[in-house]
Amino acid sequence: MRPEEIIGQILGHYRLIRPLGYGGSATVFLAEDINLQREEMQFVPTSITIKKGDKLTLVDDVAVVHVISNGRWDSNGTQRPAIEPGAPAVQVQFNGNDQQSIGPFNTTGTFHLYCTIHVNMNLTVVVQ
Ligand SMILES: [Cu+2]
Repeated sequence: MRPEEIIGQILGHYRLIRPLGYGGSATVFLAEDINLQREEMQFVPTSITIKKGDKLTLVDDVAVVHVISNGRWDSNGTQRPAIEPGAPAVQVQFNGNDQQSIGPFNTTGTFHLYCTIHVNMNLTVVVQ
C-alpha cells in the first residue's frame, strides 16, 4: 500500500495523518494512537522486516517532535539505550511532518530503536 493510499484510513487503531514520502516497503510511520483518551505516540508498524543492506524511512506524519535512538523502553518504562553489534548508530530528531532515512542495515539480526521522548515508543527492525 502506497502512503497516499493510507490517508484517512485506520491501521489498527492508529490514524495516519498526512503521510509524506515513499520509502518502498520499508516505511514506518510515527503515528498517534487515537484509541486512548490521552495522546500516545507509537511506531506503525511496531516491527518491520527488511533485507540486509536496506535503509528504513521513518515518516513523522503529525506535528510532534520525536528523537529516535538505538535502544528500547523496558516494561517498567525505563530507557535502555544500547546498540546491538552490527546496528547502524541512530540519533535523529524529527520536528513534525518530516521524514528521514536511517541505515543502511548491513548486518542480519534483530535491532531495537526507540523514541527517547515518548514512553513505550519502541520499534523492532529485523534484518534478513
Ligand atoms: Cu516520539
